[in-house]
Amino acid sequence: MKRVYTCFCTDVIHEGHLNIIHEARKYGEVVVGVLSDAAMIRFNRFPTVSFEERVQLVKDIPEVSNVVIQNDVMYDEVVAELHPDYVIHGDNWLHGPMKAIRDNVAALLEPYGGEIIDVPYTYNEDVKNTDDRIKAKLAMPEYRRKRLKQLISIRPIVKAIEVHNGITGLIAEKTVVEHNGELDQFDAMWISSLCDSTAKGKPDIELVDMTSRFQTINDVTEVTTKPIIFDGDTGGLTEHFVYTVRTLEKMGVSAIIIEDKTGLKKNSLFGTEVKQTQDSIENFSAKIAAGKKAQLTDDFMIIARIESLILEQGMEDALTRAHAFVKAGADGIMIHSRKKDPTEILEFCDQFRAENKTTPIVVVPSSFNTITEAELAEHGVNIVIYANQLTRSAFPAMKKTAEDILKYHRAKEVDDRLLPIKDIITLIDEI
Ligand code: SPV
Ligand code: MG
Repeated sequence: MKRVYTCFCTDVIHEGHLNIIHEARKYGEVVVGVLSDAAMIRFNRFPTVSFEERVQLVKDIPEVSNVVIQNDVMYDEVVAELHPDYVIHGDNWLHGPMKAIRDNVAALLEPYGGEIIDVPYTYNEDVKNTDDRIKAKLAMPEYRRKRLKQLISIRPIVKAIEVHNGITGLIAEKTVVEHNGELDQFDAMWISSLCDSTAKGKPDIELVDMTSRFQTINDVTEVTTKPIIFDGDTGGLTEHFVYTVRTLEKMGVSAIIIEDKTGLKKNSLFGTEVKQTQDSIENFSAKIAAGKKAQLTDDFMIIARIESLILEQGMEDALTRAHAFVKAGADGIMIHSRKKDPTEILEFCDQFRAENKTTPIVVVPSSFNTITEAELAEHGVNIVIYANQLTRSAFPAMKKTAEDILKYHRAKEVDDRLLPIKDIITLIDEI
């Protein structure tokens, strides 16, 4: 009896999966791998049912002989163990980032004469509805809100990218890349005060009010499923902050980051070039404690951002504040720096971790951008935020297009760099 292997990365068994199993059975005994949570999250959506339930779904299919765990998106481990005569998959892996998986399988089967079977991918009304329903469920506040904590416990480092409207939300949601044989995507979204303000042509000084910031969140949540980290600036008055916490929780936001500054807030990347005042440990701790008291769910996180390095107050001050803010109830610490060299950030992380092994650390490597995610993770960082790169890349592109249309008195010269009309209309999902 020949052995046929396929891997499932799904929460629901639909016609498409049954068709694959049915085809597979024609070639021999069918072994199905169920992709682990960690591997699934890496390139697909977050599971809506547990790993054990996903295994059970597959076990319940009568034509399946055996179910195994597949711990990696790539097939090296399972092929070495099972030596399948055939690997069968929907032909959707012939194109796009998933082609890297097919290439991996082809290279593994080739030495011993194993074969790939590509079956036509089933995409009918039923499959589309199933897909829509899972996405809609993932987007619900009660599911989305807790996902940041879940990701922190599963991912070596959680990667968030800045979004400030529906379209940037879609980029964060849908971008999956293959590079050096690995697939990757962003885990979460950052609603930056800088970029939210910039998109409205306003300075980043807490001028754009909370009602408007909430509308941005609403625009993003309408079209995405990934968890949201909200840049709450200073958090405002403690009396106002408690309301903000409740509203964000209700909207399904996972975390707010507030910075220990007071008075007229300016963007941290100005550093000491402008007047900025750091809040006292006592006041800021009271704000955190009030927010924690107002919070209704266990899912939501209040993360304290420390500006001591930005304001050149020294490492000791940063560490003292970090421990004090954790004591006040902070669920995470963001440490910021505007130095190009990441040394002070790493020193902070090492010293903080020497005393505190668990509280998540967040960093925003806009200035110290040579450091890799793996290096940050080695120093105990849990969340990395790419805080403004989408806005900064879009702006020069739009400016150049505007200049060139003015220069040539027509749009033909800019056409080569534009997203084709067909792509822009298919970018937006229809229900
Ligand atoms: C933001 O993105 O608005 C931030 C990060 O607060 S920074 O601009 O680096 O201060
Ligand atoms: Mg900000």
